[in-house]
Amino acid sequence: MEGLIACTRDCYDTCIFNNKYEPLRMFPINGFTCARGRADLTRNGRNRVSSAYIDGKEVSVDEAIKYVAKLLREALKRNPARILRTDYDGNQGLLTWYYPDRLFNVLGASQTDRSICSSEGHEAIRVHYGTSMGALPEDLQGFKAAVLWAFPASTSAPHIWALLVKAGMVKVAVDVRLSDTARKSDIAIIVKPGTDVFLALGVVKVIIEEGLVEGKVRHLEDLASYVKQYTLSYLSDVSGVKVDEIKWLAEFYHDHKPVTLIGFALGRSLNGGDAIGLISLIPALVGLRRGYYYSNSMGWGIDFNYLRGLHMARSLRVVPMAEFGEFIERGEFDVIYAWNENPVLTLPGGDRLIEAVREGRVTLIVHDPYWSDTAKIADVVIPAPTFLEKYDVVYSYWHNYLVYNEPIRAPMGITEVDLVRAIAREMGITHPLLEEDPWDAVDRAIRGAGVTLSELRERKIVKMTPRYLPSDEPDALPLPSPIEPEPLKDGEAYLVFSSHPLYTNTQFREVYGSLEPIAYIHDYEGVVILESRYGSVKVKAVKDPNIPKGIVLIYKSSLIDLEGKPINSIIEPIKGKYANTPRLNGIKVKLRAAKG
Ligand SMILES: Nc1nc2c(c(=O)[nH]1)N[C@H]1C(S)=C(S)[C@@H](COP(=O)(O)OP(=O)(O)OC[C@H]3O[C@@H](n4cnc5c(=O)[nH]c(N)nc54)[C@H](O)[C@@H]3O)O[C@H]1N2
Ligand SMILES: Nc1nc2c(c(=O)[nH]1)N[C@H]1C(S)=C(S)[C@@H](COP(=O)(O)OP(=O)(O)OC[C@H]3O[C@@H](n4cnc5c(=O)[nH]c(N)nc54)[C@H](O)[C@@H]3O)O[C@H]1N2
Ligand code: SF4
Ligand SMILES: [Mo]
Repeated sequence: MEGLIACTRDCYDTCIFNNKYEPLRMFPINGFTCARGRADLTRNGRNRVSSAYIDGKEVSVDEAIKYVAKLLREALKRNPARILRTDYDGNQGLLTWYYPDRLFNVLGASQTDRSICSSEGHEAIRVHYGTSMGALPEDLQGFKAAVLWAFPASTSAPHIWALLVKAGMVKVAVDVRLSDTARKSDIAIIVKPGTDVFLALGVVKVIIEEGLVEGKVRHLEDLASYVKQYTLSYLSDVSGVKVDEIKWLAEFYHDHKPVTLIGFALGRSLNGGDAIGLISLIPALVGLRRGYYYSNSMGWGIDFNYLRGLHMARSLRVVPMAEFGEFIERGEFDVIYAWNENPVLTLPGGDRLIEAVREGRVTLIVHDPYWSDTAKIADVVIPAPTFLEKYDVVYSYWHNYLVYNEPIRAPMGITEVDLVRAIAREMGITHPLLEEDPWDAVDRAIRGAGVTLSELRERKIVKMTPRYLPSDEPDALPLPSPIEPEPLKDGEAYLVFSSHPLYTNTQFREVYGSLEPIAYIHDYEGVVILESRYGSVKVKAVKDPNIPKGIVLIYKSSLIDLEGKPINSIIEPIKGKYANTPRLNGIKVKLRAAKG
C-alpha cells in the first residue's frame, strides 16, 4: 500500500491523505478537507525556521545542541525544578508530542500541565462514566438529531458537521451567541456565559420531574433531590434561557433522542467541568447508550504515559497552565524549553514570558518548524521538520483510525526525538528511557490499542477497537456545585473566544495573513480598551448583530492586540475544578473607548 499521511493538527477531524496529499475518499474523511488542509503544501515552504540560532546568530544544529546541553547542565546544578518544559498539541504525533517528555522527566524538570484545552471535560465525564470516550463517527450516523452544546462544529470540526448535515439530522445549537453553527442549525438556544450548568439542571429537572427518565443512572435519587431545590424560574433567570425553552429542550431530548456533542471550549468557562459532566448525563437519562461525544482519545488504549516515560521517571513539579504567567513573574524558572506550542500567545500571562526573556531572567529554547511568536523572542531556536517531513504515528480524538505517517517532503531541521536524545547524549545522560528505540516505545504504546507497529507499517492505517467504553449505567455523583456569574455593571461584558475557519489557533498566518484583533460586540464600533482585573489590551471593536449585549467575542487566532501585546495578558489565573483548566471564556472585562 502506498504511503499515507494524517493531518497532525489539534483538530477533531484528523483527515487522512494519500501521498499526493489528496484527502481519502473514505468515511469519515469523504474526500474533502478544510482551508488549512488545502494550504498545507504551500504553507510548508513559508516562514520556516531553516537553521538553528543562538542569540539571533545563525549556528549549526550541532552547536545549538551543545549549547542547550550546557544550559541544562548548569541549571540542573542549581535546581532541576527551575527548568520548565512546556508543550501542547501543535502536532499530535506520538513521537513528536509525547516522546520528548522523556528527557525532561529524567532530568526531573518542571512541566506545564497540558490543561489548556480539553482536560477539564475529560475528567468531568470520566467521574460519571469511567471514561470520557463517547460516540464514534459510525455511532453518530445512527442518530436523527443532534444537540451541539458550545460546539460550533461548522467551524471547529468540518467533518463532524458534514456528517450531521448529510444524515439530515435536526440540529440544536446551544451557544452564547449566534455562531455560524447556531445560524445553520434548526434551533439556537442562547445561554449566558458560564451558566450552561444551570440550563442543564433545568433540563434534568424537567426530565426527572415530568417522568421522562427512560435510562438507568446510578444515584438518580440523589440527583432528583438535588434538582428539586431549584425552581425553573431561578434556573431560567441565571441562564437567560426562557422556562419554555428549557422545557422544550428536555422534551426534545425525550422525543428525538439526539446525540449531544460537547465542545471543549465549555471546559474553559465558569462551572465548565460541572456543566460538561451534567450535560453528558442527559443522554443516559433518556435511555441513550454512548449518546454523547466529547473526545475519544482516552478510549483507544494508547499508552501515552509509556511514551512519556512515566513508568520510570517524572517531573518534580507540575505548573498549572492557568498560572503560567504567575510562576514566571515570581522568578521560578531559569530555563524554559518549548516545543509544539506557541505559549507567548496561547497561555495565560504569556506576556510575562516576553518580559522575563527580554530582561534576561529566563533563557528560552524553542523547537518549532515555524517562526512562531515564541520562536521569534527565543534565545535558542532549533528547526523542526513539519508533519509532512517526518515519520510518526497519528491518532484522532474522534475517529478510530491509527495512521502511519510517511514523509512526502524533504526534512528541514531535526526531529523532536533526535533532538532530545542528542541533548541527553551531550549531557552524558545514560538512561533506559532515552536509550530505548523510539519505535519500540511506539510499538509498546499502541499494543494497548490492539495494534502492532509491524502491522501498522504494512497496512499504513488500522482501525482500533475502543478499549475503554463508557459505563451503560453512569453515576449521577458527584453532584455539581454551580456558582452564579458575577453580574455585569455598565460598560462591562463577558469575553469569549472561538475558532476561526482559516487558522488553527495561532497557525496559518503565513498563508492567510494576520487576523486583526477584533472584538465583535453588539453595539459599538471603534478602538477600545478591554480591561480585566489582571490587565488591559487595545483592540478594534466591530458591530455584530449575532453577538448579544454583554458579550465580546474574539477569535482565538487573533491573540495579539493593536500594540503587539498578547490578549492573554488579561486572563486571570483561575483554574477549573476538575483538571485545573484555565478559565479563558467568560471573564468579565470593562470596555472603554481608546483615545486617539
Ligand atoms: N477551524 C478551526 N478548527 C479548530 C480550531 C481552530 O483554531 N480553527 N481549534 C481546535 C481546537 S484547539 C479546539 S480546542 C477546538 C475547539 O472547538 P470548540 O470546542 O467547538 O470551540 P470553539 O471553536 O473554541 O468555540 C467555542 C464556542 O463556545 C461558545 N461559548 C463560549 N462560552 C460559552 C459558554 O459559557 N456557554 C456556551 N454554551 N457556549 C460558550 C463560543 O461562542 C463559541 O461559539 O477546535 C479545534 N478545531
Ligand atoms: N485567549 C485564549 N487563549 C487560548 C484559547 C482560547 O480560546 N482563548 N484556546 C486554547 C486552546 S483550545 C489551545 S489548544 C491552545 C493552543 O495553543 P498552542 O498549542 O500554543 O497553539 P498553536 O498556535 O497551534 O501553536 C502550536 C505550535 O506548534 C508548532 N508546531 C506545529 N507542528 C509542529 C511539529 O511538528 N513540531 C514542533 N516542534 N512544533 C510544531 C506550530 O508551529 C506552533 O508554533 O491555545 C489556547 N489558548
Ligand atoms: S485541520 Fe482538521 S479539517 Fe483541516 S485538514 Fe487538518 S484534520 Fe482536516
Ligand atoms: Mo484546543
